[in-house]
Amino acid sequence: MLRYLTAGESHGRGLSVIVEGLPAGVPLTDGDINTWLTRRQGGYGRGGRMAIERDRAEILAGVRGGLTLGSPIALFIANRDWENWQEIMAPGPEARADRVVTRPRPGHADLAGGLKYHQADLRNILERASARETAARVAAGAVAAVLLKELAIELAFHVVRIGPVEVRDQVDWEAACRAVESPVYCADPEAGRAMVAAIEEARQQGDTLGGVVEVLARGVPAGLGSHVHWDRRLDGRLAQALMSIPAIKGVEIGAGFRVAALPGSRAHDAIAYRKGQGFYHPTNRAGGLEGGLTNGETLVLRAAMKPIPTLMHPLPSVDLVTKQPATASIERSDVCAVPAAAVVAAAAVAWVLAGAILEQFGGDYLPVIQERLTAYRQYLQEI
Ligand code: EPS
Repeated sequence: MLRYLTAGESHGRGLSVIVEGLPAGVPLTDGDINTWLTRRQGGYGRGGRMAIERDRAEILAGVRGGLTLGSPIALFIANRDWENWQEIMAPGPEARADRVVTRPRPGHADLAGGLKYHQADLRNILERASARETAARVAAGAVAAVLLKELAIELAFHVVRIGPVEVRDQVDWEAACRAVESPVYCADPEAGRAMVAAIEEARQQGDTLGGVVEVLARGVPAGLGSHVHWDRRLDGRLAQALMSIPAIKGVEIGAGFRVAALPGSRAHDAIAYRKGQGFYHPTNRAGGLEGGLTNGETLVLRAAMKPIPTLMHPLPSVDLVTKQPATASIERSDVCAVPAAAVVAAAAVAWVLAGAILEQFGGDYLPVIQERLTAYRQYLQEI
């Protein structure tokens, strides 16, 4: 079983990740992970924190001589901002009660978290609720993506909407791969420029913007996941992983919500067969998933992100101590983190796919898994 745990507060010493269940023999360097971390930090619309951080994963365990050992992989991403917070965030009783937060931000975990955990200082909630934690998730996803690449499964991600600006046409694989060159990871240069302008306008107004990201995965063989039980359905597992990303309020697979408006005759993908290739679908409204299983087509997954709830012109709230109306607290934040969310979403998809692959073709040594998957792919082609 592939699993990971993360620990770390936004302004604590750093983020820790333990990945367990990866086979031995996977070529892994910190560079593989750092490419992903740098992309997560990028994207137009990020705030002051990203100018401080240079996210780098240190491999503490589980890798020797550039190859995984099959033992747990321990990673650490230092918070450079810790230097400015160590007196406040110290684990010992000497921690200074400074920068106390008592005015919960609507849309954040502040209020519900404070009530649940009996915290009068909402910093004790926001430190872990912060999307800073996604750096750790991306590190775990990057490890999964390395395994997938060894199994000829590739990922691409791009931004399809920021605020009012939308990319209407379905973006093809090559364009999605090039999207990282755009300041907002958008595959359409014109829409990308309009997105930058929309973020700038929001910044000037002290506002924030959400959007929609898309992740594509190709090379995924038909038959990953299963129709036999609810918790084995891969569409459900992917949706959970995407929905658990902070600020995500909706997940779509393929034509998603749009398919609800179509008659059945135009909603599904016909089945075709070509000798030497096997079964395939000339269209892909299903987004590569039918009945909880992959169907051999490219996976197409979307996630909708709400605008970041920390507003420079804050919304009405109530002070936790006085119970009097007050405006929500202001924390330094981003104007738009949708491009970063695209990277996090790709990492989440990589993680779920790697887990499903290992369940089905698993072994303790990469070449054994490669052999099993090659044999299965051959069966799909020759049937
Ligand atoms: C983030 C770091 C945080 C925020 C952001 C994500 O840094 P700071 O709070 O020090 O500015 O910029 O957090 C949120 C969006 C949030 O909702 O808390 C990061 O590394 O991605």
